[in-house]
Amino acid sequence: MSVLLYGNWRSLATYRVRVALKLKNISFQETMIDLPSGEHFGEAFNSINPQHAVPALNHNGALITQSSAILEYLDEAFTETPLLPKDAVGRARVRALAQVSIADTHPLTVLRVRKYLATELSLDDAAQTKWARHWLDLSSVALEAHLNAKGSATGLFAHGDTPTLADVALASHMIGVRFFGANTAIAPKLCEITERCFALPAFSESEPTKQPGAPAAA
Ligand SMILES: N[C@@H](CCC(=O)N[C@@H](CS)C(=O)NCC(=O)O)C(=O)O
Repeated sequence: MSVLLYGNWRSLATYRVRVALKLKNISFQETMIDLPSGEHFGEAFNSINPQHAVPALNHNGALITQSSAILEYLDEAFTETPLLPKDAVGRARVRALAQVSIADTHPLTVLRVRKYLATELSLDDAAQTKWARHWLDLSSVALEAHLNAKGSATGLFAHGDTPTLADVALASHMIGVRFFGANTAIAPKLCEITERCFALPAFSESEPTKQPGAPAAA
């Protein structure tokens, strides 16, 4: 059995997949794709993901892209340590929480969007940061409301007392929040739950700054 992950140290989408692989105890090898130099637009990576984005997963020759699809695939193909609840309503809630970050927020802050803001719309670093913070804050507020909703299934983690795909996504959201210096004070429950995540080896070992290629800490 071989599981190959194509990722990048800084990529939040790759982070999500790395965490799920570790939570599920799946051994894997990661190849780092150098995004700043544009390696993802090269011929070799084009045959892996013609969308020119990481992550991509190769499981025994099957290529899967998009972190959401990869996470769902891993949960189906490797049934130990399920990351989705047993009940349909619970699964819908976990997926909905995850999509706030994966579908609605993270895409607004990826490299190609920031490049477009800089080159086509002439937004400087400060304006780009303002952009990222705005969207991150909006999602933090929404997530906080979901997590605190009366009668919700929020427990020690986003859904119940063990990590699910929602926590994987929330942790990646929080790393983005910290990276761009967005507001953490508006989401105390989100902070509490993600701190609990970061205390687990699967989440902490996967952190961008701990990956090969990351700049050494000052
Ligand atoms: N929705 C995709 C996002 C993939 C994505 O945009 N990945 C970023 C890194 S987090 C990337 O490869 N960026 C390269 C670029 O924007 O040029 C997913 O969740 O997998």
